[in-house]
Amino acid sequence: MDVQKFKQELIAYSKEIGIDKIGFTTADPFSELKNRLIRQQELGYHSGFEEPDIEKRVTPTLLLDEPRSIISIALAYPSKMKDRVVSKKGERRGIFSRASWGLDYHHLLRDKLKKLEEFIKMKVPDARLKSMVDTGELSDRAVAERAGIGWSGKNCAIITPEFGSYVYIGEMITSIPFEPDTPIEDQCGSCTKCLEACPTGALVQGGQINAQRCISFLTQTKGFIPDEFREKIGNRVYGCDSCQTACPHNKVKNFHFHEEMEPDPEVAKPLLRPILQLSNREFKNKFGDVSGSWRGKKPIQRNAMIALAHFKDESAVSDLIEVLKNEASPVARGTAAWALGKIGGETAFAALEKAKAVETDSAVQIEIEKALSLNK
Ligand code: B12
Ligand code: SF4
Ligand code: SF4
Repeated sequence: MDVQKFKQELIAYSKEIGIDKIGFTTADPFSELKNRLIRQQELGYHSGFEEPDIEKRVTPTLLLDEPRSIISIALAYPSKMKDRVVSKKGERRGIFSRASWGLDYHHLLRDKLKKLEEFIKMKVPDARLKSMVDTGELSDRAVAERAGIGWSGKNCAIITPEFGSYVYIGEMITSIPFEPDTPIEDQCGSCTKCLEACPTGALVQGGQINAQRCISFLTQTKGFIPDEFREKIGNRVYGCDSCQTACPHNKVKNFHFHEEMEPDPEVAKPLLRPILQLSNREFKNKFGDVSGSWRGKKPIQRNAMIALAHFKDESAVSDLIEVLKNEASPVARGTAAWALGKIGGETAFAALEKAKAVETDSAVQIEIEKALSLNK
């Protein structure tokens, strides 16, 4: 088989099926990444969402028999909504980050990779292939960087010259010895805009994140949000885009290539108060198709309460009192207490006093005390 010719056919096919960028690299181990991953763990800077087995993450031979190459794909997503929300005065909204707009990207990329696999199998029936997106063992960014998709920015993102960093990435390990592409040169230069824009100092230095401080991570956790971050979260109910919106390489980048990625503004920028009252079924119906719902309803409800506190939305006091009185989850009750303290007012503090008398969970009691101490 003429592998070079086949590579060109595959590239042409990838364009036909709506893959915006494709690159090829070897299946060599990711040795530099290995040291980096070990260091991140030693420092406690990892998120815990990554594949825990570092050897698997950096050794393609542990994932496929005799791998010879890795194909990296990228799909560009929109940075601006086509449709705007029709807001009434006083109705406060939260925001899902762009990577959670439209249909969950895992489905879209897996579908493209499946089509690529079928195309390869048609020409090379005995090819061995393994595809992954986000939840797989490999570092999608390290593969994309080595395959020439984009450079690794100081904000940690893979930045493509064509689409900026607003791209989802995935990859396929193959048994076919495709010619590798050349990595793209770093174009960050002396810029440090993303480091300055990060609200929590999570970017400890260019290209290094402390995930435990990253708002994107915090919005995806299930416990209490540590105090120091609550006000910095603002109205983000899922994810954070600040280090990408600050990037000059994203300035005029806004691509609408994929119909499925178009956000429903009522989902991507949802009204906050109704989120507190959603049943599991209602949550699934409204948010179930977006990637930001992967941790379920509770983190989104907790973040919505933090956002209501951020806006000091007095109209939310009755909803928050409901949560404080009736929610089974201590995280929900405690966050509601904190939000009531932040918003303040007679009704809020009276409800907090009442809750103080009956609350039995020690973590919630602490939150109630904290909230009451704001009554000055
Ligand atoms: C865990 C995880 C997170 C964690 C940790 C993020 C992080 N930066 O590590 C949290 C929850 C915080 C997170 C947040 C986000 N994530 Co995330 N996340 C992942 C996941 C599952 C693993 C990432 C990982 O292993 N990190 C560990 C670090 C150490 O390695 P790495 O970033 O993968 O690889 C780079 C570094 O190792 C670096 N490096 C290696 N050696 C050295 C040495 C030096 C000196 C330096 C400077 C750098 C360096 O180069 C590699 C290539 O860039 C990947 C999917 C996957 N399977 O890879 C998605 C992924 C990285 N996330 C993605 C996205 C979109 C996001 C968010 C933008 C979502 C949002 N809007 O809220 C934010 C961005 C935050 C940020 N600034 O990074 C995309 C990135 C797409 C892109 N264009 O880069 C991915 C690839 C998912 C996907 N398939 O599309 N994420
Ligand atoms: S996603 Fe937000 S919190 Fe995380 S590193 Fe970027 S700007 Fe900082
Ligand atoms: S903001 Fe500047 S330093 Fe940060 S990723 Fe973009 S170009 Fe690089």
